[in-house]
Amino acid sequence: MRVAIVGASGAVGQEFLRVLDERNFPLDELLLFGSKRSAGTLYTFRNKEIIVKELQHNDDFKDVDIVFTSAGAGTSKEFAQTITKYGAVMIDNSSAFRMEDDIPLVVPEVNGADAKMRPRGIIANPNCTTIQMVVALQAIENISHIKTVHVSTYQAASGAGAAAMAELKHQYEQLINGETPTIEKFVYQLAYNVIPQVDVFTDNLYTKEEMKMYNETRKIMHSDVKVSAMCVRVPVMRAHSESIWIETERPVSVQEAKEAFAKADGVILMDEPENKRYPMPLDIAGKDGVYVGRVRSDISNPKGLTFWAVSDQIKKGAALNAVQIAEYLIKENAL
Ligand code: 11C
Repeated sequence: MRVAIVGASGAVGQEFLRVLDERNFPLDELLLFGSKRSAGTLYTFRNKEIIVKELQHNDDFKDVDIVFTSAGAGTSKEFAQTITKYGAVMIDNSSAFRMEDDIPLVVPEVNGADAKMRPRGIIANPNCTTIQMVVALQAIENISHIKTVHVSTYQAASGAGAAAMAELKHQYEQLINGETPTIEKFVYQLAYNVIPQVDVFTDNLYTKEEMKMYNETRKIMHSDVKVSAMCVRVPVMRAHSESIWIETERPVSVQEAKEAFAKADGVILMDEPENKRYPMPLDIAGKDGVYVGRVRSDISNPKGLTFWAVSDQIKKGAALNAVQIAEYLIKENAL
């Protein structure tokens, strides 16, 4: 098995190296690709040094089986043909192809089988905020159809990349030193602040990030669910949190919901209000699962439930989900 990572130097690219190793992913050779700028960088994987090659339009992907791409939508669009033309499966972390009809959009806990039908050899990895939400929603969908979702997100700096994480840290240092904070990766100063804008605005006054949560959720869950999202950037380093309110077809009790979460694939129930136990991004960073807590009946809606979900944005929200798609294909003999 030959595996490649495109965008190896980015926050998600680096996480791919860790996740592939941590999960003992069955590969014989790992190839790393990046921009002209990162070409030549050396990374160690399983005690072996691998040099990053510049991504180019050539035959570098000829004998490669799986290519994880995380170098932005523009690069994915430009290089999709080069990557897939000899049969490699491209698992793409960008937003480039997610809503195209002939490209499956996959979260293995929800719709793994969709990954088998990929006429263009491309499988899209959803947006991180959507991934963690659908893993939790599927637990409830299994017992009663979800009609509407209202969600407010608390998104970490990591969603904007490694440079954004460095910028947040630097802003705090600058402020402590009485300096004016540098603002390049965020719309405003994020340190000591929250910003109710992730990605750009669309015509209906929702942001693109918020519309991804509407459209991607429906595609992944094969559902007519309506999702109204408010996406907010918070000064947290690397795990996204979400407050979620759902309305189900029939009322679902707290007990039933907790049982459903406890046994759902990919969900870890952490809900002990009596012990002040619930998931928080500081504790969940670096972990694999989607952690759910604060489960309760919605006092404003007899068919409503509300809960809190936290997951590591770089892991389950990006690299881990993509690796799990590859693992699913290997298990199903469907590469
Ligand atoms: C963020 N969710 O937190 C975004 C990052 O469509 O893959 C991922 C954007 C995407 O900023």
